[in-house]
Amino acid sequence: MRLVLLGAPGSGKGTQAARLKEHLQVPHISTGDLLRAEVAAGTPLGLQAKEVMARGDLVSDAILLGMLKDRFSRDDTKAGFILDGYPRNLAQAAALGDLLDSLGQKFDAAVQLTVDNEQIIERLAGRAKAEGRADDSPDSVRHRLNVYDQQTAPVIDFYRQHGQLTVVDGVGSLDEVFTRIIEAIQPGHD
Ligand code: B4P
Repeated sequence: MRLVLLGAPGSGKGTQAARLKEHLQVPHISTGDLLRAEVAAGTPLGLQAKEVMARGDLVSDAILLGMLKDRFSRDDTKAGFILDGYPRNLAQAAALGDLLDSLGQKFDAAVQLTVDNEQIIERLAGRAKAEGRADDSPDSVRHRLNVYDQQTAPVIDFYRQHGQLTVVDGVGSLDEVFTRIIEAIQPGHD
């Protein structure tokens, strides 16, 4: 299974991807996690990304594509993947298409998790308290939602127009949302 998970910040992409990874037995590739690992390791790339992420802006397409190519060069992605956090703009959607073409792959589904902004703000405020992520501050969350509307929503429209989009209601318990995703991508399976 090759899955692309889409949705606003706080829509549950990372949360559900961790469960889907166990269920589908394919690697979870989170561009947010890859970037946070660079920041934590203090690499030059991490130093560049740190401020951009804290503000809630998108890190440069060139950095993201380099990281993604590197990750996809590993053998474990041949059998499938759950891509979480990429693509976040139309240029990234085109780059992902080119990358998969070059590997002779296509994704099976692009799943969008939908959650209203009020609930997103509540969830990320909860995570700010629990984990203290710099980009979960109220200012950064507001900005991330604007960036999402301006840059990522067109990606969703693009996949919808190409008949590649599956929309899943992301509101409910973690189990409920998980069951909806499985039903959407593997109808008839538990
Ligand atoms: P990400 O790491 O992708 O962060 P995110 O959008 O907040 O989603 P995440 O997956 O972590 O949260 P989730 O919804 O699971 O990106 C962080 C930053 O990295 C970006 O702002 C950007 O700067 C940079 N970046 C990443 N990818 C990039 C790209 N392609 N291009 C450029 N820059 C990029 O969970 C949120 C909270 O909700 C959690 O606390 C969770 O417990 C809770 N939750 C989840 N499901 C719930 C449910 N059903 N009910 C109640 N709470 C729930």
